[in-house]
Amino acid sequence: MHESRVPTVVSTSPFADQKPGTSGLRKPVTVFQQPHYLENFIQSVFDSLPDHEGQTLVIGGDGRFFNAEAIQVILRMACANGIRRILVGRHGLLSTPAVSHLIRKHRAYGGFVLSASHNPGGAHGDFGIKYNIGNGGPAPESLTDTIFENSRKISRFRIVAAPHCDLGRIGTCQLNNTEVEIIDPVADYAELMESLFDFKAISDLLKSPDFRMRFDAMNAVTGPYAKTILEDHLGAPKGTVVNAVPLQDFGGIHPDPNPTHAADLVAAMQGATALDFGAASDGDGDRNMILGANAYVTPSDSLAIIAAHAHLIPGYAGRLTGIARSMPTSRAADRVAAKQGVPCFETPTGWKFFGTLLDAGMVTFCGEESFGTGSDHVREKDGLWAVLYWLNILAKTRMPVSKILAEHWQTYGRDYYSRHDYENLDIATANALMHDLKTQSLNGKVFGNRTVTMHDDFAYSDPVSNQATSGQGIRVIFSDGARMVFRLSGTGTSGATLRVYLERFEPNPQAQDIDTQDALKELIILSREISGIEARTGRKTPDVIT
Ligand code: G16
Repeated sequence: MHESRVPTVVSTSPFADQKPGTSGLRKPVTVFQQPHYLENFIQSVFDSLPDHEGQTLVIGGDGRFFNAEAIQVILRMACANGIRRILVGRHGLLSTPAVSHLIRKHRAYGGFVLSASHNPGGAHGDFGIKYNIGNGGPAPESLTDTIFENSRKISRFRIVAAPHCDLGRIGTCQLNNTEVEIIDPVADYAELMESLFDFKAISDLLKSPDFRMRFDAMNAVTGPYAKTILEDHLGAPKGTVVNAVPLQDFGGIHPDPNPTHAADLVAAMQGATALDFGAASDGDGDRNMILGANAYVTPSDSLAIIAAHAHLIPGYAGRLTGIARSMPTSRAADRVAAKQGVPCFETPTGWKFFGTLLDAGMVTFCGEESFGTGSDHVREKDGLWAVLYWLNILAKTRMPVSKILAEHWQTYGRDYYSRHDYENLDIATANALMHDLKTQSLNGKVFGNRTVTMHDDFAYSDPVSNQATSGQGIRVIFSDGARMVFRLSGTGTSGATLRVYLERFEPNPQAQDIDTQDALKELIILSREISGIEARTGRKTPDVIT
């Protein structure tokens, strides 16, 4: 037990760049290491939270460089700001969905997730902080706006001087009146998963000699979760989970579960010796990628297939109330919702926009094209949850992933879908491109055999809170339902990233087996023409295609 210390009030001056983006504040580590940078942001959060004194918080992160150091600062600041109890994952580790679950389970006031998600880590990588509210989900825009306002006028922060808590030892550490509990990061989450899925059926599948799978934790936080659940609890062969130890720099890789950054896994899923099932997760464990033997499941299709199979999954059978997807996500889920007679909501990009719908019981499943799927079990997207859900589908149907996909498309039609990213663009050039895309007149224009039927900048009014949000992406929709969407990313930390989302619907089962880039060829060419990407940026091809 540490001796009591008196809170100190430290004078500071504002930083101009502490506006949270799509998912919290993300910056290079070197920015966070500036004196007072972290403290200013954390104090701005406390200054934005009414009645936080005497409350409980949850704190954890993805283990990246600066994680443990930042946690020690936040603990001392939480203590100085009157927080009574803090739950911290051992070694400072907690996946984003695990934080969400712990907040809900312990009825905590909120929590801090320390992560820059899929962005690279290490001393020269990125760091990030997200604040989650009492429902377990990301702070809504009204709160992040207040945090930003406070960060612009901050003049002091509160902190206690105290020795470090030992984050490596399960137990408690007392900071003045604040009790810090170091907990097993995996146990509660594993129990939640067991309550949702048919572990017996999944275990039988995983132990079957005909089934071979790999889960790539990408040297990030999901490693300990996947090892415990897949190997220890469900009996998958040792070695099923690879890159399972969270490293401060993720071993130098980009912990983003997509075909570009999880190329080794993708290779193992191809050819005659392909594994039956492959999956990967990102830095903080909220994203997922699902693969079968010679089959890639787009995140948009994954959401639709998850919803269509709810009747097979113990935690979801008979209780599908609705589905929500972010606007740039394909409309595959809408088709499932229509068939099941439930609503499908289209929200702006960012998991924070799903929170009100989930809280109101209006949706059961949510998903985004950016490798995010989840349900009302927590208020974040959940990578390992999606993997277990797919394993449960496979265990019940005993069909290969490719057949599940093919049957789904035969029933609902196929939404060919791809996202093209142009990274690290000059910010002024990217803004000008978006401005011109928005203001040019496209309605009624004919391109080949397609006519533009809608051209707008997506705006949203939350059906529960009525909060309005605008400027969420330029949509160009054609007479045949094909669509292209242009957005600037809100999660990058260097330059601007232009995302171009392309899709078209193919109802004919005979034409559902074309390579995606070929199927979208005309739209791809058109998207480059309309936006003038090459002329403006000199880029002929995207940096990442998903
Ligand atoms: C975050 C958000 C997601 C969003 C994604 C991409 O994911 O939580 O809702 O879809 O970023 O956002 P953008 O297109 O603005 O870069 P994560 O996994 O990075 O927290």
